[in-house]
Amino acid sequence: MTTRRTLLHATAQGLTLAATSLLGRSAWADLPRGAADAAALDTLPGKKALLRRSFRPPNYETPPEYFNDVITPNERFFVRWHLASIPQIDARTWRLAVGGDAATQELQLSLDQLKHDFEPAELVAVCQCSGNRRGFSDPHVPGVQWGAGAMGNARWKGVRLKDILARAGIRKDTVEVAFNGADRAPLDVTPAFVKSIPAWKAMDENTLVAYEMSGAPLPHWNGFPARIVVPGWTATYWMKQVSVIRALAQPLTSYWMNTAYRMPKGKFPVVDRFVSQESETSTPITEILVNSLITQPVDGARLAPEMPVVVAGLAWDGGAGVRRIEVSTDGGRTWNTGELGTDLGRFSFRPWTFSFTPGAPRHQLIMARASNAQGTTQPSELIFNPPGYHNNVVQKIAVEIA
Ligand SMILES: Nc1nc2c(c(=O)[nH]1)N[C@H]1C(S)=C(S)[C@@H](COP(=O)(O)O)O[C@H]1N2
Ligand SMILES: [Mo]
Repeated sequence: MTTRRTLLHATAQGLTLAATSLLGRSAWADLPRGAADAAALDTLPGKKALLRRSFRPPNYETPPEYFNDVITPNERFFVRWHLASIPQIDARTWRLAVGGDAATQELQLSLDQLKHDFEPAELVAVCQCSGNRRGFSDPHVPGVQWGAGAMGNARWKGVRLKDILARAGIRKDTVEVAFNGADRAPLDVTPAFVKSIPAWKAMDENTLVAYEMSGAPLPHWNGFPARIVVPGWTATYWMKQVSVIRALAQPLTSYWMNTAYRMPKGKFPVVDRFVSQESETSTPITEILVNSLITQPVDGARLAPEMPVVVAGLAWDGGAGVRRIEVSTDGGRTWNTGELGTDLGRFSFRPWTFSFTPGAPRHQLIMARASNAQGTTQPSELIFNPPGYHNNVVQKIAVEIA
């Protein structure tokens, strides 16, 4: 005999199966996507609505429609903090302390000095959380269940970190440059968020202390009055509300370097190395992997048969430069080269388009894959790792031709 309970169960399963086959089976329509999709729109003071992943500390992601712009609007730029005590900074009294055991001078810089005593520098760069798309990981992994919006692209203006370090008399034996911000853990159980980068990356002319974001002061939640910008590298190094910069003759010891934000060596096709923090088996995360996002059409869209469609999206990488975008409209059997749009610099999102005309009514999968100047291409299978970093697996958009 069939009980009411098993009937309900069977019906629910039947519905799930029906819904799945209706849209075709997108890789992102699997169970873990439920976690990534379960977010409410919410507005932090001074921002417009974002997808809330957690409230304390604040972790909010950019809703997908804002990636139709190559520059992500400041008020929609994602927000990620590890610690829950985030002070309001008074720009008049804020000071940036620069020193360290590998510097010959101690500096206390005001915001005015940063703006007027140094040559300004400007560039467009993607700020992407190491855990962007973690919520799509299959199998599921713990951590903030980000969808595809823990990233943004902005025009950063500030001072080259190397110019500030030169004024502090940085010595040749500097191994790393470390940063601290003004945020604190409410209880002392969470280690202070302190990060470092190798001396060579700190001295790179593209690494900035930025006080402007796309023509405006940094929003409070994105690090007002100044943050570190490490173009090409994942955002964990982009210290917000930066208050201390130290040149170190020894590798930094910090939970956030020695334990978190690490991955097995050789697992990912990264080129940049962070030798002073490498162990025999693991390395800190470094540059962003080549990746792309389809912004048009959206998953589940209905397209008219025999009517031309423009597939559009973004591609980016760790600064080698995007060289190619390929699009498949048949679930990955055949690939065609799309067209790359405006180049705002090698650290920026690169827009792309691809035009095609759908045939007869059916369900169809649209996929995109980017390649960069190093010859690296997005993988067709997720490179699984327990912290859920570097998710750049080829995305699948299910559309219905009807
Ligand atoms: N002071 C401070 N800076 C920080 C963090 C933080 O927790 N505290 N998180 C880092 C991480 S992991 C990310 S992904 C980016 C997020 O930058 P956003 O909030 O401007 O998007 O900030 C980085 N800088
Ligand atoms: Mo992050």
